[in-house]
Amino acid sequence: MSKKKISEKLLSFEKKGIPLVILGLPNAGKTTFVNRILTGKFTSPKPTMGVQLEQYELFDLKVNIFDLGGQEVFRKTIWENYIKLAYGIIFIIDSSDRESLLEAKEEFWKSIKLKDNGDEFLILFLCNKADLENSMNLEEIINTVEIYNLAMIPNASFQFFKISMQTGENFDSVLYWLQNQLSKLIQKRKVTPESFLLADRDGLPILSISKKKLSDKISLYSGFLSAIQTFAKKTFNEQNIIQFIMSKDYKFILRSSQSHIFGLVIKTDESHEEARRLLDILADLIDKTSTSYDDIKKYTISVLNLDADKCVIEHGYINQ
Ligand SMILES: Nc1nc2c(ncn2[C@@H]2O[C@H](COP(=O)(O)OP(=O)(O)OP(=O)(O)O)[C@@H](O)[C@H]2O)c(=O)[nH]1
Ligand SMILES: [Mg+2]
Repeated sequence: MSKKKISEKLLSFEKKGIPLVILGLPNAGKTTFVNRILTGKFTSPKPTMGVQLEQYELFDLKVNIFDLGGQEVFRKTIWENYIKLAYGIIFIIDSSDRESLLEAKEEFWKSIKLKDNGDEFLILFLCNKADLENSMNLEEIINTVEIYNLAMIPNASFQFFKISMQTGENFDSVLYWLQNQLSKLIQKRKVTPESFLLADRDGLPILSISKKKLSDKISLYSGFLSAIQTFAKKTFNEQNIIQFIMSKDYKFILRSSQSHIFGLVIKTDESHEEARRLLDILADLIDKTSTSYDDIKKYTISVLNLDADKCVIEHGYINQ
């Protein structure tokens, strides 16, 4: 592959931003919010059918915004997957819709429970349509939804705002909060992998890149390898399966793709969601092109942010 092509490919992974999900009942103003971020204008969109992905640069951060349809059929089917993938939830309610407030409350807490898996995450609760005369005041909404209970979730950073997409009330404060919190979150979620291993679909190692020579760390190496082989058997030919395994000192993240098995070892206190995101990016890059060892090495070192001079690269069957 030419140098130019490689750099083009590398650019594509940089486009993958931090995933945020926008939730709320139908007509809350979710798509209007996203449109305002993208265009600065107030709009009147049609109901969202399923999911709409928008990429946006919030100051210097790349963000992937998943705008989900609020109808019950989508809440029951697609919400869960996106909630689990997201680093933060933006929950929007229509402050003028008193009748639906309890339903919104129920959906909100259901979503928080799905998200709360130990990793740090963000919650932004937006009481929209403050411009409407019959809109409820912030205190009433906060008390009914019992937002203060979020304080009991130690790994969540949260905030709430009264906003109007029509007048733009508090819109800048919301973006400022998001940008600030996302920068902090990315620092907290940073992973410095101990080891990366690429295997074929049978679980046989093709390449490993590690902080220390993997074959010198016998117990880590054999544990990692047997986890990959068991995973290869279990997933057979199924793609995009993810498995997380905890050991005493490490977390193993395994991912299958069309032609490879990817494995990453991180420390127990590091974010497995960030590790998963990195493996998703790598799988995308490596699977879509016929790649040489050299390309794979470049992609991996770059995506995992490894120090090329300090890591040990071993090819093929690694001798114990
Ligand atoms: N008055 C007023 N209307 C708003 C505001 N925000 C959104 N709307 C209107 O509310 C309606 C619904 O907005 P959407 O953004 O489509 O709602 P949604 O939450 O994306 O709805 P679904 O996609 O069906 O889940 C549109 O007509 C918007 O123009 C606001 O702050 N004030
Ligand atoms: Mg919508």
